[in-house]
Amino acid sequence: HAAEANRTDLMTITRFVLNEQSRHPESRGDFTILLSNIVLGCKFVCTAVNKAGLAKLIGLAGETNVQGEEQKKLDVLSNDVFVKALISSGRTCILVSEEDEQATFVEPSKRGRYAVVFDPLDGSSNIDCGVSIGTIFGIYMVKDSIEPTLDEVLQPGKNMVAAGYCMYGSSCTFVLSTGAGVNGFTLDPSLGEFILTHPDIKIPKKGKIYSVNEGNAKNWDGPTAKYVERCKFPKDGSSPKSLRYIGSMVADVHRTLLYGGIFLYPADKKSPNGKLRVLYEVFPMSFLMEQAGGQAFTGKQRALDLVPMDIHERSPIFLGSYEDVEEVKALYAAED
Ligand code: AHM
Ligand code: MG
Repeated sequence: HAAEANRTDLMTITRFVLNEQSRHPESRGDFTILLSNIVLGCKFVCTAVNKAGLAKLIGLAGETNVQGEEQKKLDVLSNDVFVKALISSGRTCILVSEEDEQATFVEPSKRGRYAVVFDPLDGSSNIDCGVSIGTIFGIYMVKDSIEPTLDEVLQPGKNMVAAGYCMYGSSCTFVLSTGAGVNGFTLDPSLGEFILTHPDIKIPKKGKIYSVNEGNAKNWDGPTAKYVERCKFPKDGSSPKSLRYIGSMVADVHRTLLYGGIFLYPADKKSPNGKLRVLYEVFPMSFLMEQAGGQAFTGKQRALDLVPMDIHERSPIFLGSYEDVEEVKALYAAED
């Protein structure tokens, strides 16, 4: 494997974004700097997640470890990591994190042109059993970086300039769209670099997998119940779909993106707006799905058209392969 060991002609994520930037001569490199800080945050969190099982040796979260330092819970630590990485980029002016009730307005001397919405560690209930978790983010360019207001982030998802996620799974995978397709990168731990491994991801037009928490079925509305029934008992003589549900959005969406099919977190009687958050869960994943040739629908409209009124607002979501989401849309249209 001598040849492989010497491979330095790889497309790293930095090289990739610099290449994209050179296609926009007006670009000042701000986005590249912002993104490299996000990537740094992901590498940091990846290392922390990989060591989560060893945490017992050095002290449990909330307790003091042998060095006398307080151990932070991984989701709190991840939030700190991204907030610091984003502010120190000097390219952000508003941050919205799932972990913080209020938006953060960056101090004037460190302000830049971007607003970043993110879930620093999604699926954190899965940490203790070693299941894949991830970071999700979306990026808006603001109109006014001198006196920014919350309106800059209460924007429909279609106004995002970029979105992506990092999955801390059997390998660490970074998936990104800057509005010109979707590309996937895998962390090479020996280099500490994300390498382009999944160029120009396109989701299959139709898939064989559905992904939903079926334990909520008794509270579903008619179209959702009907759709899932059809996945199991197709009317056109085709084979039933397989069910895969991890309960970690990044992992469930990542599989949907690569293998095709549909991921849904619908409304139910108990949660009329579903569970997932518009700004930093629904929008970034919907952006990626559309960029990969799929669709994302809320049960009422195209997900990316939604105008959020609150930074932590929730919405039902159906996303994935174009034809599978089309079927859901038809069932909701037939209802009214
Ligand atoms: P979290 O932000 O509290 O981690 O919750 C979000 C997670 C998603 O990753 C996942 O899709 C969903 O919750 C699973 O919810 P449920 O356990 O209700 O199926
Ligand atoms: Mg979350």
